[in-house]
Amino acid sequence: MTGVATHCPYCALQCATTLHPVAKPGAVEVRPRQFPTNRGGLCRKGWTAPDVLTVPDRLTVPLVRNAAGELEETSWDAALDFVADRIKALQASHGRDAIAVFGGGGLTNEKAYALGKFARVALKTANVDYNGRFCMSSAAAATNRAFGIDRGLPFPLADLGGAGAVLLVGSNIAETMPPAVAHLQAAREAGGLLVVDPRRSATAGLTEENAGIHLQATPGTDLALVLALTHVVLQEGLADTAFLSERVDDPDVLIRSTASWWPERAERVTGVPAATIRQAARVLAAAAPVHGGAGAYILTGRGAEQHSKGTDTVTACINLALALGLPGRMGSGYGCITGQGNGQGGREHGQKADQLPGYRSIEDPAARSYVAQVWGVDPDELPRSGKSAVELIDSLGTAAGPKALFVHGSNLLVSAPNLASVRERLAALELLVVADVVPSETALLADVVFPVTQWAEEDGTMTSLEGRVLRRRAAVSAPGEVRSDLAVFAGIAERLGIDGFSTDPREVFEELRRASAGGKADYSGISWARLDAGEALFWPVPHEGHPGTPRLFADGFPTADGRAHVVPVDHRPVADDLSGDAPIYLVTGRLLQHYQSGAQTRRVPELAEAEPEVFAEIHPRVAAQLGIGDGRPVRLRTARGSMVLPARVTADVRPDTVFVPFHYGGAEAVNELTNDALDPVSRMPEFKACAVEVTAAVLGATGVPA
Ligand SMILES: Nc1nc2c(c(=O)[nH]1)N[C@H]1C(S)=C(S)[C@@H](COP(=O)(O)OP(=O)(O)OC[C@H]3O[C@@H](n4cnc5c(=O)[nH]c(N)nc54)[C@H](O)[C@@H]3O)O[C@H]1N2
Ligand SMILES: Nc1nc2c(c(=O)[nH]1)N[C@H]1C(S)=C(S)[C@@H](COP(=O)(O)OP(=O)(O)OC[C@H]3O[C@@H](n4cnc5c(=O)[nH]c(N)nc54)[C@H](O)[C@@H]3O)O[C@H]1N2
Ligand code: SF4
Ligand SMILES: [Mo]
Repeated sequence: MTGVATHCPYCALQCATTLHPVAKPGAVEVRPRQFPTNRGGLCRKGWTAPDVLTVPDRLTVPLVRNAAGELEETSWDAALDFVADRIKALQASHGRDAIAVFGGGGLTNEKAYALGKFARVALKTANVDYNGRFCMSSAAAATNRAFGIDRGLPFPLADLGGAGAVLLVGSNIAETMPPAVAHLQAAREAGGLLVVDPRRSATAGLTEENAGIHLQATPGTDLALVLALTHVVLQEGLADTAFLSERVDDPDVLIRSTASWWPERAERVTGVPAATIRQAARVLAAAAPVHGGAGAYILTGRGAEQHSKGTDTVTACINLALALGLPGRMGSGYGCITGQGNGQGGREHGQKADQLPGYRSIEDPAARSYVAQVWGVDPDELPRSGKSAVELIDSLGTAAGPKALFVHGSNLLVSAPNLASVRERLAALELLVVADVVPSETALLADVVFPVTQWAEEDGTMTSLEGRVLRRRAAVSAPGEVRSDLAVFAGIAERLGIDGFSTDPREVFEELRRASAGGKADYSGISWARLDAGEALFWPVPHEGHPGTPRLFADGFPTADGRAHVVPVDHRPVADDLSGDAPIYLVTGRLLQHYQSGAQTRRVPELAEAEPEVFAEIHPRVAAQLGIGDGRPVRLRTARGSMVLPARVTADVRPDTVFVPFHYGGAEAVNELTNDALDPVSRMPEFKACAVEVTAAVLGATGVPA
């Protein structure tokens, strides 16, 4: 029994699996498969992913809200007719931009490409963006301006295997990509694992063996910390001066922008002792190639990026990497750990407000005319840049804003910041259309729900955190009336009198190849046949005979002058900073057992039992001051909302910090409290830090857990 070779549905590590059909219709059994990223491992979510295929409340039939306000079963034709008629009417009275589309980084490349084309060609709207804006957009903005390109890891993950030091800034991979921890082994053994996190996360805990270093910084202060690390490298003569003069545009900017960040000053901002900052800088530098070390990596996760200064924080990390001469060197580098299953591919082919396929800019005249020709439309007909995710949500149902929204692959009502505002905006819409596999919190609010295929039921491609394109393969047929998202795009387009939308993913991929040809993320040399033959293809792959590009930057950076660009950055406080009323930082993030909004994993019995409800990690000193014990209810209140939830008393968090996972819906959703202040460059909202008031609560008070 060979099984069907595919990859896990969840995160960007894209662990390789084989699926084996079992007696129950639509169900499969999963087994891990040898692959460089997961080396035969799977996390608990991967092992239990098949449960989502057959959850009891799986969406299997299209639903339309009836006169009584209830979602009622209907046919695909009736649902598509209804939606198309509403779109025509809304566009006739309010113009083309009256319709908005919101995509997701979990969609296959084929679905993501078709979604972007659907928005621009069928709906002709500028209003399209996606949940990747909430994810790696700050790292994308920073790498684009420094290196001229954004590929999360510009090298294969397995390259980390030989490194002497790895600095993880705001990443908890021991919980968010457990099999990837294997790649840290050499650095751990060398005492070179350095983790910046306000919590002693599972990953930070790994530093306690072999003298790694946990830099337990105050939330929102990574920028100051990294400026100080760079200061030490430059002041102590640890920089790679040859690299700086040959491959960097302006080393003086690097020196000037970090000159005033001596470690004692950074200690006052970050709470990390100056001696620890010096020691961390020396450990990292010792592993750099210029000092004959085994190699050093700097990797960022959402803890560094999901801030109103996320782009600048990543820029500071890149500047540190440049000072040490890491980017473009074999066995060293800077990378962003992309999160969603197709978070990488999802940002390359046109779901983003300002992008066309192949990672092209929608404002670039040459890109417009090239893609317009592939799509068979007039370049002047293509919309311009639209609004970013939070700005798009903020505009829904307003006088000048969109009146209808399509959501494909996101559960906004749990995962977007400042949910009171999101709820208000969604309620102001005249039409909400949600395509999903389960009745997510957002789907339950929709006027029309389309039941769509998920991973094990579909063919397509995904692009992993390494920029490697992988085949997703169908192992079972989908239940009931379930169809691909591609059928929604084609069905609506057809009713609007637009052709050119295929429902065959292989045909869509062939078109994506043509549309991406000549772009930064060039897929034109990738075919399903090459992938099926087992070739490891990392983009760009500009023609069929090209072997792919596992390592970018070996011969230079794709900037105008071929050099990496130093952008000067400085520290600034979080947007909603501590005050007398709200003296503690609320930080949010992930648990091993749940994925994102939890729409999928809260439906898996094993995972739901392991982490059934939301909680707040609180330091014992704070708990004592409030007079509350472990498991007792606390109230968290921010400028945007309040919730009651059980305390998990633990010395793993800083005393000035409370941590809440964001995987839960309804009254358990921490995004009721989070801040939607945006990074000025990436438009990333500040999920990771805001001021919160913490008080003891009464059992059974509003909200959840009694
Ligand atoms: N189990 C699980 N795995 C996942 C996912 C999931 O939902 N669940 N989602 C996937 C996706 S889409 C993503 S984006 C990745 C995210 O992967 P990670 O980036 O590893 O995940 P997070 O838990 O969001 O954040 C990481 C850490 O940032 C810390 N942090 C909070 N504030 C700050 C700060 O100001 N500075 C620093 N340095 N650290 C801070 C948190 O304490 C947390 O431990 O995970 C992917 N894998
Ligand atoms: N407070 C706080 N909030 C956060 C974060 C945080 O760290 N803290 N992290 C942010 C990050 S990094 C991310 S990536 C977002 C993610 O948050 P969301 O955008 O909500 O992502 P998911 O929960 O993965 O939602 C995906 C939805 O699509 C459905 N789905 C799965 N496959 C398909 C498909 O092929 N087609 C369609 N149409 N639907 C499908 C799933 O069932 C699910 O309902 O959350 C962000 N929100
Ligand atoms: S680490 Fe990511 S890809 Fe691998 S099994 Fe877990 S969720 Fe799936
Ligand atoms: Mo993400």
